[in-house]
Amino acid sequence: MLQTNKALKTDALGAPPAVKNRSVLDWVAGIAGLTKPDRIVWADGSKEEYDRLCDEMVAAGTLRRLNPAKRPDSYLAWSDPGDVARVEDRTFICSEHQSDAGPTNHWIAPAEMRRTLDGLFDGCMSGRTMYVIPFSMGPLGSPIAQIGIELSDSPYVVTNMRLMTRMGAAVWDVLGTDGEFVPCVHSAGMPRAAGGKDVPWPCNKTKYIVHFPESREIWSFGSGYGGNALLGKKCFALRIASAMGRNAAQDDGQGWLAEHMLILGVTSPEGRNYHVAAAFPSACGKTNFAMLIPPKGMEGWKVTTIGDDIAWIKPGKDGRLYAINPEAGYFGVAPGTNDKSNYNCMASLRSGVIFTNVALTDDGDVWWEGMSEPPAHLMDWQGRDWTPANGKAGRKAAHPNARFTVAATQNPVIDPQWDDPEGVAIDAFIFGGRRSTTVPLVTQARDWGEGVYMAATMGSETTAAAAGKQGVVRRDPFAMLPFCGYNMSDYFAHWLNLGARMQSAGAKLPPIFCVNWFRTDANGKFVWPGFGENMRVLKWMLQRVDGHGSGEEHVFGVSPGYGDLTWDGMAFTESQYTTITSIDPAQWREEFKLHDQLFAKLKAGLPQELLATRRSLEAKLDKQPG
Ligand code: SAT
Ligand code: MN
Repeated sequence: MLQTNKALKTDALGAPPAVKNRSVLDWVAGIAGLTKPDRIVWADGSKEEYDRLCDEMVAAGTLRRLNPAKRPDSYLAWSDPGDVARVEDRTFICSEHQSDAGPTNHWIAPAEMRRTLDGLFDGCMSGRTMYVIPFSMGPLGSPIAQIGIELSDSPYVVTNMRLMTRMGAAVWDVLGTDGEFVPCVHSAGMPRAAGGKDVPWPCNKTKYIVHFPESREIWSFGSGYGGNALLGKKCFALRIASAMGRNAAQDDGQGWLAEHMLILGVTSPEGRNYHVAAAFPSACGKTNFAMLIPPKGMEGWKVTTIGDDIAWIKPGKDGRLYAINPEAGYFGVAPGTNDKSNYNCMASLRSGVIFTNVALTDDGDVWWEGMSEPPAHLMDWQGRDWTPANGKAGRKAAHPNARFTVAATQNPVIDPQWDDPEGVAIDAFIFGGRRSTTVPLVTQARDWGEGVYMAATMGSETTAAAAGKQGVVRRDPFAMLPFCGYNMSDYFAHWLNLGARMQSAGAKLPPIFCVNWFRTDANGKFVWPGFGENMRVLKWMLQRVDGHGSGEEHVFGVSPGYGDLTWDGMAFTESQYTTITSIDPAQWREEFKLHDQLFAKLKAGLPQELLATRRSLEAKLDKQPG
């Protein structure tokens, strides 16, 4: 047993010879000294290692092997019922100055947080194995990629990280003797007494998800679930990376962007290839859009996936913006997914999947609400018997945030360039929220500044609104509210500065579009069918990219008239179209008041340019009748 409070001697770590980086060895020794694991295992990322860990977790009751005839090479995990989602209120950005975290983040002074973490992590891995998990966010060696190393006492994390990132021994070669990495420390926070019985899902009631943006460290305690534990995802690829991209601007005047965006490829019937990056808050169909199947009447168009959740975007030498998907897998919400809503997603899940908190069928397969007609009997996500009668009484078989983890390579419409170290050149940005009123189907901003304004003021209605009441609009700038690792006003300024700088160097920036698939009619029903039909809107945007799509200018930008969209294969009347595209000046006056509330909250450091855009849009509105 390793029993010392001091850093271990690095030659006692059992590091493979490929690990030649002194700071890695010193850091691993220091964390092992603090957390006192029984043993250290250096993950190599091989399939043998993955299979062995899965076998161990099956034996421990953490995983259940699914019926290989139905769902080959797949497993089901049921978490502790108290550990089922990201914990935003336990997520902290610990910059030296509170103003650098800004009013939208929880902040605790770094010194104070370090004292808390020292106490929590002292001995927290005793009785367990500490895994050293090297990973690359982005293709190994890509100029846009970054390396992280996660130390975790959870084998579930090791196996999920293998599906979600480029994880394993090859990272040591890229890191070399003095490469930089983001250190990520994770513990479920449940030391195991010697010889004592373990629980299937270790976790702790006390949870901390902590980021130090200045020293680029991540510390996570108490949860084994999703973004709390797979630290490459929201913690690194968004919170730490957004701060890295902004800080890089201090060095090169420009910096880069880490965004909560899917990236898709579109090929036209003529064979022209486009790339689009799109940001939506949760519950707006992001995965569906990333795997869209063009509808009847638009045969010949093809959509391919580069990423479903996160984009890292850097200006290239040619004045274009290049994007990579830093991830290598999908950690998606299962409920609601079916062959009709997302055929390609279902096809991605046929084998090689780790499911978490879905239901188990009697023949050893998985089920969730919205997949199909419910079977006559299931085990629900808490391991209890479940029948459709329980469902009718409101008890869900799968947890609403139940997930699948699967390698991106399983996606039948993966883009051939998804792994290209250079990334893909972005032709357009899309921002969308869920709004039953006010915001039209699609609008193109007249310029970068107006686009940034649209994205900054983006909002989404909460879906759990009380019956009969319209959802409350939560502002979610750039869909980054829980993911921006620094002050949101500084983030807006970074977007504006990056655009201005590229433009003054002669670049033509991608146009910015704002979409809303969710307008409702007088009876509260969605008017736009969404899903594959969104291809019609996408086609119009790409025509605009090429400079030949016609549209109508209005107060907020340019939108297609009814005749500007392709309606082949779809029955949609002009009056239906008007329902989802009309602009009601009275509603917009109310909307501006909500923008003002956001700006008041973000007052410190808010770019004046946004306020000027706000005034100019309102002046245009005032000239409108009504
Ligand atoms: O749990 S994650 O943060 O990985 C996913 C999500 O909340 O969108
Ligand atoms: Mn997301």
